[in-house]
Amino acid sequence: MARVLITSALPYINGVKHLGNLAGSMLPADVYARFNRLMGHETLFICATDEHGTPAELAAAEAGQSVADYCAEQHQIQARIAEGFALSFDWFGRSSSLANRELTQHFADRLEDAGLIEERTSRQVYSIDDNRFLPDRYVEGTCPHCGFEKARGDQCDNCGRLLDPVDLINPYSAVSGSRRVEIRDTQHLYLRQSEMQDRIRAWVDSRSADWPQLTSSIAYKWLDEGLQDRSITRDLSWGVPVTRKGAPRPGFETKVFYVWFDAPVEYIGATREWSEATGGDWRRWWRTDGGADDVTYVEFMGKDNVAFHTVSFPATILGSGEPWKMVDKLKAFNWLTWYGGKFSTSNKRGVFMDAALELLPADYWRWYLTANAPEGSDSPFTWEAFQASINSDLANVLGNFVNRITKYAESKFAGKVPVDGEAGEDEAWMVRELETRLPLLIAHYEAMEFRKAAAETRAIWAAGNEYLTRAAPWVKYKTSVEAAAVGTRTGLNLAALFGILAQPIIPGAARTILDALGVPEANRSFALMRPGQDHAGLLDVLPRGMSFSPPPVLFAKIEDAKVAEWTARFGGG
Ligand code: B3M
Ligand code: ZN
Repeated sequence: MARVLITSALPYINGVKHLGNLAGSMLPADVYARFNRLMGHETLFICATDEHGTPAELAAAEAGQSVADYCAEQHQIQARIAEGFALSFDWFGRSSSLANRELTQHFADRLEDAGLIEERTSRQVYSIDDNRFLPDRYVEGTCPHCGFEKARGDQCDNCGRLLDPVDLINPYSAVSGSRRVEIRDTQHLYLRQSEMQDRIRAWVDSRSADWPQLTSSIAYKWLDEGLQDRSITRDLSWGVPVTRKGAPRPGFETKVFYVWFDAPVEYIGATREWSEATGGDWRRWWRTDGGADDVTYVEFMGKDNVAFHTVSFPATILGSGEPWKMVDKLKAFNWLTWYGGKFSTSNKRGVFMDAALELLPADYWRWYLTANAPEGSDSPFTWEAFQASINSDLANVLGNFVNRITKYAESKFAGKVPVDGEAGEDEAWMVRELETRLPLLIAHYEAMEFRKAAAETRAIWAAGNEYLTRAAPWVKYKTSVEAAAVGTRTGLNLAALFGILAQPIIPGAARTILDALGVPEANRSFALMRPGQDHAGLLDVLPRGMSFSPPPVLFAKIEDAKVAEWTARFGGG
């Protein structure tokens, strides 16, 4: 039995996330976690809200709340929505936790002991009217690269470049709008990444063979450009206080660690929160001197987060000189777009996670976003493609199959798994289909190729439909009840198998099918799908003669009128 640690990029706290955030980290991480559990691997799936930094403070100010209250409330909201989407986190933590504070301060101490942190004087934008420094998003102005007039201090939303706030042209305060700003000197801690260049490159070289192209190309781009030392503190009050060996650090009383310094540490922090709450042992997952040697650690994230996970966080870990578990596989995603453009709250473009659940149950979204995962390139969400995929894949190919065969068995075989007759030609054809397709499906999941995994799942459902067309129990019934019994029994077993295979992507419908067919929990694993297993046995798993009741209709078709209504409400077209 393997041990797999899975983390999803931590959703930022400043409001409900849109479908793109779901599709590019939390959902595929969940599908992969569910798959690993079904394979019988010991799996720990960790996520948390990322709660520090200027966007949290700005959002709290806009909501008229203290940052602490705002974060506590938004964490609850995101946790509830995550549950609604059936995201099976073993722990959904908070980067503002005590565990993360202690770990972050610990890493900073270790890095400083190793000579990798240095106090430097830096130039910062200071607002005279606000009476404070303006880090990152607290200052806006014109992008020096593309001329966009509302560039944020840390990044330009128009050209995507990372910025230093002091480089903005015509800067103004995002707090008050005041243009009375000036550049002043202040002290900050710098992590000497330039010193660590060779160690990080050596580590990337040792891992990148296991990374998809998107991941390694980003890592090498940063390494090839040469790593810059980066400031890891900010002039803010909400965040991890800057300490030195447990005591406040002189001159840093009004500063905290930069959000990107503490956020990845929260993967470990959240695991510690999990151990404290459940009695688990976080060291078994994170310390190679504590049993984590045999753990495979897999990270999921959008492409904009890759540099932080292939360079910055590894710099923190490697620089500590301690035996921490480091990432083995890193699955990165392109963007899910809204009709080729950006999701935008202010322009009412795109669906956010809370609204999505009001329209339809989680499975509909989970299916579409997995089958159309932005893996190889950006991929658009459109209502038309969503409707087509749901109506065909879920309502027709899966839903109708299950509905038709269970209803037929109910009416012709008294709601029992037929007992008589033995497998023949048609069943042998179906077994051959499974023999080719099941190993492919497993391989796609293992390779974290989620589009292919969904496509193969669908192909197996489609083969089941083809089988029923060949076996045609409703035709055979007129001449041989026994022949019809074989087709019906096989069809019911296929429905159960389809339910098992559907579990990683559409866990809700999968459960409905498996419960209706009385498949015990113990028989729902992927153990039988492994290469070399007896695939013929899969078609005769349900106890013959067992009574069952057909499940309710699994998926409703999406009507054109709905598409028109949703397009008007959320944009599109
Ligand atoms: N919170 C993602 C974002 O908001 C960021 C991920 C942190 S992962 C440690 O873009
Ligand atoms: Zn720009």
